[in-house]
Amino acid sequence: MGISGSKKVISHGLKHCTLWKADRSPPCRAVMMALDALNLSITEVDVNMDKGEHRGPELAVYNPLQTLPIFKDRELILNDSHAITSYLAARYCNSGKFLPKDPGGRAIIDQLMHYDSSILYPRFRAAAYPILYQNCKYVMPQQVCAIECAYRDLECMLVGRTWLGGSWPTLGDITIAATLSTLNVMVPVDPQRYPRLSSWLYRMSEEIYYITANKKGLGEFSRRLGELLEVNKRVTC
Ligand SMILES: N[C@@H](CCC(=O)N[C@@H](CS)C(=O)NCC(=O)O)C(=O)O
Repeated sequence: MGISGSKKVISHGLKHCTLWKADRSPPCRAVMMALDALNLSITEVDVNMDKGEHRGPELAVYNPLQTLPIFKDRELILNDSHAITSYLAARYCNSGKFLPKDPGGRAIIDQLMHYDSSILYPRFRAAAYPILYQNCKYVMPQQVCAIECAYRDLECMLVGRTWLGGSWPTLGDITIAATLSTLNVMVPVDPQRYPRLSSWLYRMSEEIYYITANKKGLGEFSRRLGELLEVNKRVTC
């Protein structure tokens, strides 16, 4: 495990906060993007998942689930990316830009986060883990179908709107962008079938926090997958 390099942009430093993360992981990248979007700087510790460091005794104390990310703010320990990003915005950002303060606006963001947590991320995991950890050489057809179904959901959710959560990008967009950009590596979002979704992903990819906090880890994931995957065995739904 190692402390990551400090951010180039001057930001609001929270020395009492630590994030244990792996850049390859979508939920970790959601937290990293939220940190950059909120202009917050905390101690970031890289954890090598290939070496099983996330299951070691030091981190098991913080997270019985043995997953990343893990976040610590003094005595508070959180181990779910959605809870972490909401906490950071509610605790350290006054503006309500990324997490509205009014109950209705907030519920829309919660809804998007629940969609990610219960549908999108589990579909990523079901498709990626057999390749990453079980020597599977392709994205299994039933997982391709499940992912395409989610693309259809998101395409519908974007009818009449530019962003998923409101009139500008919010934590809901950030969370879904972390997972969706990763799914896009495994099952490309077809712009003919999903024009709104592919335009939304393009718009998200131009946001500064996506460039600073998502791009590198996404590239690492993509390279790792390329090493493991027999590209010509990819299937479509
Ligand atoms: N719902 C959790 C999911 C966390 C999660 O499953 N993280 C993966 C990395 S992408 C992990 O740590 N997996 C380790 C393992 O399953 O051994 C969140 O959003 O933080």
